[in-house]
Amino acid sequence: MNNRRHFFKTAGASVLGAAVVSRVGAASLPEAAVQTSASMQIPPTPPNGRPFQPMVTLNGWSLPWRMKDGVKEFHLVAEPVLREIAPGMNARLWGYNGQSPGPTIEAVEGDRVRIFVTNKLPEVTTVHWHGLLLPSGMDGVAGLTQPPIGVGKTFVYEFVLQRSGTFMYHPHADEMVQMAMGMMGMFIVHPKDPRALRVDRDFGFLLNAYDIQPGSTTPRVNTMLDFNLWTWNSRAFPGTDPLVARTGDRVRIRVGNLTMTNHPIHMHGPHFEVTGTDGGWVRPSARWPEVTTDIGVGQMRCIEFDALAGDWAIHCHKSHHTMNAMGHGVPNMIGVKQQDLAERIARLIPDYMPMGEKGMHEMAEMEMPLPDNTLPMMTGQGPFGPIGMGGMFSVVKVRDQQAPGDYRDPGPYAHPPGTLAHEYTGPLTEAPRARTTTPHNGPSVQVRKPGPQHQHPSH
Ligand SMILES: [Cu+2]
Repeated sequence: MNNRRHFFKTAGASVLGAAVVSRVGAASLPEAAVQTSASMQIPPTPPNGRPFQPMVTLNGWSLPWRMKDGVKEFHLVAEPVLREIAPGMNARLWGYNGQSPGPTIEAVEGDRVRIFVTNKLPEVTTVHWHGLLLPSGMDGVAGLTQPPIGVGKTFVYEFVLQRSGTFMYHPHADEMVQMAMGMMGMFIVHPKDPRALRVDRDFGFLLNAYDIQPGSTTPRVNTMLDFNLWTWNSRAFPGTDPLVARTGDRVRIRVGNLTMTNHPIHMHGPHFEVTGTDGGWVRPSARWPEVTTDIGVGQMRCIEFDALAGDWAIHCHKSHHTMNAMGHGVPNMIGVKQQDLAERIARLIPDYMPMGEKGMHEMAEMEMPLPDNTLPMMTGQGPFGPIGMGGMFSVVKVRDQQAPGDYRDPGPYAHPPGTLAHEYTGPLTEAPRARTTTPHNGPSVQVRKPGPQHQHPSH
């Protein structure tokens, strides 16, 4: 009897014990911080671990960690999120910890990191640590190096950071869908010596793209090239933050490309050097000056420059990538008198949008009715009028008086006297103009119709 009672007592205790253990188990996961804002969050000075100078993620944030027995522990939660692409437009994406892209993970060369990944997506996922040197079994390729992380499951990745540099993370499970839905983030490994490769301001963002039809909120995931939203960290101008610096600051911008095409990133103003690639830092003797650097698919480039005062545009040089949602079936109507034609066509085809008679600039000045949750094709106001840009565009704003560590938008640049383009008001003479109509006795053009001899031989 005593034994029996004792048995029940023990059983009860063991049940209780199990409950306690499981609660302890839950508490042993690091807290998964969630971000609700799409604006730039300046990371704090590292509260523990090896010291480093944090990177500032454009329209993003860095993931807090905890130290446990000398290991830096992070908790990523893969989940559906609502991301503001720019004021007036939200997208239903997949991301991590409340945002897309996910938070930037920052650590130091030599750190051992343990990253818990909880899957709250409706399908399996993994995380691949793009560019990091790690054991094969931590590489995150579903099927090849690990079973996929099931719905509702948590996996643990653990490795030592061997080299400093700029890396990325993204799924390697159903990646066409998951990356088209916005699943990606940056992974920064800082040098062990915080004085090495020191800059005054360190910015970073990922190039990404979405196909979200006007009036809808969820990306089409089968699109390969014809995206209509070209974004930096899932933000389109004027939703992109300015990159703010003080005159003379050494500035680094790290850019990773997880779209399906290359992006020549062009910065006005100071010349820069490419100081880092996917494989690490470029030796000073191997750097060369640039004003545009092409970033291939899956690649990363760090650029550095000495800041000069002014408002300097920074953008992708593919001109369609500085436009927001637009139909590519827009006919070229330059020089065509349209008068009330557009209005009459619009009665038949409600969303008919002709290209302007004089180009598209006039469209930037028009208030056009748009479907809900749709950005104008080009938008954003500058001190001199509309900025005919959207998409992959921002402004490097450099000011003499910007305080160190202050990233707030200083407003438009006050151009020193004599340094601003202005209208010429002196005497006018008639300037010669190039002839644009076909002359009667002009050069004749021979048109050769394709005949059988021009056809490709059939095989
Ligand atoms: Cu581009």
